Amino acid sequence: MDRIAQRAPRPPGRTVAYEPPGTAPPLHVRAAAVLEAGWTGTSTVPSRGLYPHQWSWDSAFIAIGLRHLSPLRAQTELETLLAAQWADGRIPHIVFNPSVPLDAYFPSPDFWCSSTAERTAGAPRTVQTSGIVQPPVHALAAWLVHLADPGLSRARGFLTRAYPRLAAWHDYLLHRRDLGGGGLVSVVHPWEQGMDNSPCWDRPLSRVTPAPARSFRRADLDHGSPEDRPTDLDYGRYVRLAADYRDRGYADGPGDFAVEDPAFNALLAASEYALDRIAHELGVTGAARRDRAECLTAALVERLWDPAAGMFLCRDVRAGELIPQRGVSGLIPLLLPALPRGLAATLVRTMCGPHFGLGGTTRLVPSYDLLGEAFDPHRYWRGPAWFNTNWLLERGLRRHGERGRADALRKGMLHTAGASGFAEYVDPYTAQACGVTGFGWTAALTLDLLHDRPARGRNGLTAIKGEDPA
Ligand code: 9WN
Repeated sequence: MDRIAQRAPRPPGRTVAYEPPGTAPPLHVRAAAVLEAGWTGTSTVPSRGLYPHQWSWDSAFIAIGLRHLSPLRAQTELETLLAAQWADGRIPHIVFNPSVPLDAYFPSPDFWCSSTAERTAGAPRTVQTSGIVQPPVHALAAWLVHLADPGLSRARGFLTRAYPRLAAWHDYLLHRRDLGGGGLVSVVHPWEQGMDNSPCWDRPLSRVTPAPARSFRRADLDHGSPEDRPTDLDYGRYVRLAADYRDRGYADGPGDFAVEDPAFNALLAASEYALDRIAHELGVTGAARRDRAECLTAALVERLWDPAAGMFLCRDVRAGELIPQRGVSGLIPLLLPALPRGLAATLVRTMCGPHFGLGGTTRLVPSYDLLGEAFDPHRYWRGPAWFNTNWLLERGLRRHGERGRADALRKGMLHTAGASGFAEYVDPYTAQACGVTGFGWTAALTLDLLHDRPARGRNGLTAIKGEDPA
């Protein structure tokens, strides 16, 4: 399942068949097998080899797919993550599995030393975690999981228990991470934003002195091809930033890296809409979550919209300027219902224009500008197409009435997911698999696309009512 993609050159425009046509089980059966293989009993690993623990935003995406197989497992997936929440409200980006050897993944629990932050930031005692965060997709996931089986959810008190934790998580981000003072959340490490090696980080990262290569051992290169993974220089910078944050006791405030990112903030806004739905379901009044979602949308437009680029850009908070790089992150606010109509139309044009090529040179939206100097079709977040970002864009297209484009993107994703063996990411031109195969969120989001879009696959399952939290 977790094998390294074949690197032999292939003719452009051709995909790699995962199993011989005609003999392979149906797509949903293969996707379910990936999730089954990654299930630990309480959560799902993104990949048994490369990522053998629980990751925060992976779990949210995985729960969104898992709900179609087992609403109980999907609830458990999120509950396991929420149980690792810190007292200050942060949800850590990794929850470590104590039965996995320390050298299986770097940075391991002994690097993060989360328990030493128990007094300062309220890290949990019972479980070891990292100290940074990942994008807040969780409330959106919790709402979608609830809808898959409201009876079970109510009987188990799923939302009743999740709501205060999700609200504290959002409050942490809005109150402790508004480092730019303009109503948007800043990430303090590229791993927090989740698109870790994007060229958008090159400029702010250049201010960070890398940790010496000999001071750590990269476990990722045991599983991934070096051409698909970040360079040692970038890794040294990631390590330095994380170590500095740890050495400050995970206190939020001035550090070398602080960036306002469009996708992170758009996902927070989308999750605020979901939290509003959850509050209504539970009869909680006065939560004003919808207002927060709308304020976040307005702040995104005010601080990150770049009319010349026709999309949102990242803001380097330390330098006080927008970062002139087009990453897929800058298209993700298309998810938001309160986005001014003209901006939504511009985003769609940018997505389908020469920089991202959707429907022309590409079938899936690449992670970075096809015309950018740093573009690399294989290297981790510097060009390849990922399934989670495309899933978000598919929803965004539907939300803004672009049904034809959304259907075509959905079809492209389903084809590519199956043909690539549920790859972690793919070359945006050839759909060649990169990173690992049998990747958790690729399989989970495939299941989701098979289930609730109008043009459904052969399994004939019906759409879930009230899917759209906005
Ligand atoms: C660091 C687990 C994670 C994803 C990230 C992706 C990658 C980790 C790594 O894998 O990051 O968090 O070791 O490279 O960039 O988005 O959550 O799948």
